[in-house]
Amino acid sequence: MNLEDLGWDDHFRTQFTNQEIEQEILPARISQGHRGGFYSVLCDEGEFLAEMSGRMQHAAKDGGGLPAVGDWVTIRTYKEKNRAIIHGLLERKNSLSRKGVSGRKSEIQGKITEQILAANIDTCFLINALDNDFSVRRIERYLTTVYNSGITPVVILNKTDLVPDPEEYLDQINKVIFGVPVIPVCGLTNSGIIDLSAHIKAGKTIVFIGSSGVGKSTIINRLFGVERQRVNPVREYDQKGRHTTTSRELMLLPEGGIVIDTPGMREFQPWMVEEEIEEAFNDIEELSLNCKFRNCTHESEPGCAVQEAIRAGELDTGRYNNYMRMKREARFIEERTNLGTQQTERKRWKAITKLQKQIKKDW
Ligand SMILES: Nc1nc2c(ncn2[C@@H]2O[C@H](COP(=O)(O)OP(=O)(O)OP(=O)(O)O)[C@@H](O)[C@H]2O)c(=O)[nH]1
Ligand SMILES: [Mg+2]
Ligand SMILES: [Zn+2]
Repeated sequence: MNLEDLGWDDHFRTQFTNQEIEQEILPARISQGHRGGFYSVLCDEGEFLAEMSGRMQHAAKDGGGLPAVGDWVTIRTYKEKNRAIIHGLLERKNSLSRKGVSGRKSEIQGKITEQILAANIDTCFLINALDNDFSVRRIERYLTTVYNSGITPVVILNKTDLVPDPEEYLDQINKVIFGVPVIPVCGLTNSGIIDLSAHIKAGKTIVFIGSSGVGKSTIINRLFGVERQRVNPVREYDQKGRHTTTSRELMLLPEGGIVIDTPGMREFQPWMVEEEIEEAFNDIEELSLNCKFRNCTHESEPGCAVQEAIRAGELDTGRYNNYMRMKREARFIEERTNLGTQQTERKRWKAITKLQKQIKKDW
């Protein structure tokens, strides 16, 4: 396995020191997280089952954060056992996060956690199925989050065999999003898979996101040409998936390119700060400059330019509702965490950098 094929580049190379090379520390990429603090990692010596060093575990408890699938770490290998110890976490290029899965329970206790779905991503395939799953509004919400994470989105419309006219869906999407590639495919017949492959490149990482049952693992199997991932039929009565894929996994395609399969989510709740949403919906923000009141909430105030634009047919109601919903969610998250995404990220890196310096000193 070659490191460049795994996504290793200058961003990570510059963080890796000569001292580490002398100490026989190797860079490796997290391919899967397992129960009990174990990780599968890939490096130029192959695949290892790894655990964090005691120091790293300690730092993680202090807010340093855990490695996520897609992260680059530094390891020392114990080849005879195919085991490795993770000594450091390299700074991420980006990450795709959502509100913690334990959301409901922790919301009651007033605590929300950021869950990192995957790290160091180049492209996100947003997989949608042309059955009950299809929702332009959901695609729009996902896109906003993906863009704000600094990741290139590609919208995939799967199961084109289930509808008489897939073009109709393309039109619906093209009305609300601009400049994002939308690719219709069929996981059963392989139709469109070549167009999708055009977005896969050696050394670049693609994460597959979408509801359970939309066909993420099916498409990955097509790319491998073998049944690499388990798939299951959707429930007949409501076309909902059965949560077949249960953990995120990073895989190297035989023809080059890195894919991450993820378990289907009910809804991907974005982890964003309000300003990021304002940027994504800058048309609405611009309108609001003409509102009579500076602190207008654009709901029922007199002289609201946003409401005026809706009445005049200049602003789509769906887009407005989406904006309001995302802002509500962001405000909710911010109130509960008292920190924006950037601050959280900065705090985490501070803790990690501090720890890594300490480790190097101790050597
Ligand atoms: N009709 C039709 N069915 C498809 C297509 N692609 C996938 N399927 C079926 O959809 C079902 C679900 O596919 P999976 O690949 O398991 O879906 P998934 O997105 O990985 O689901 P989770 O792992 O639960 O998140 C399987 O029965 C597939 O055979 C398609 O293009 N057309
Ligand atoms: Mg799956
Ligand atoms: Zn207003």
